[in-house]
Amino acid sequence: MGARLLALAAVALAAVLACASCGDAATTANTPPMAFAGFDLEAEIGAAVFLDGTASSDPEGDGLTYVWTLEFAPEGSAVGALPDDQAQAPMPSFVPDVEGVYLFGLIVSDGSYTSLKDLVAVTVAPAGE
Ligand SMILES: [Ca+2]
Repeated sequence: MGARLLALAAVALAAVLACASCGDAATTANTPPMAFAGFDLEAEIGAAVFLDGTASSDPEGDGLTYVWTLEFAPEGSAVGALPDDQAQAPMPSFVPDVEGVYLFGLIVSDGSYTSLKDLVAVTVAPAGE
C-alpha cells in the first residue's frame, strides 16, 4: 500500500515537472483567437434577436474580449451600430425594424492578438409569418 502510494506520488511529481516546462513554452507561444459569430438566424420584426459569440475560442484558452459590428442592414432600417455595451458583449441583442437580411461581424481579442472577422446573417420576416 505504502509503495503504491509512493509510486503514485512519483508519477504525480513527474507530471508536475513535465507541465512546468510545457507552461514555459505555452506562455512564449501565444497564438490568435478565432471568432465564431454563431449560426445564421431567422427572426421577426420587432422581436429582440440575440447574437452569440461565446463559441469563439483561443488555442491557449486566453480570456476574450468581443467587438461586434453591423456590416449591413436592409434599406429603410434605422438599426445602426450597436451601443458600446452591446457591441462589446459576448451575446448582444438588437431589434430589427424592417424585413431583410442584417449582417453582423465579430472580432475577438485575447489581449495580444485579434482574430479574423466572422460574419453572421440574420434574416428577418414580418411578425406572424
Ligand atoms: Ca491566445
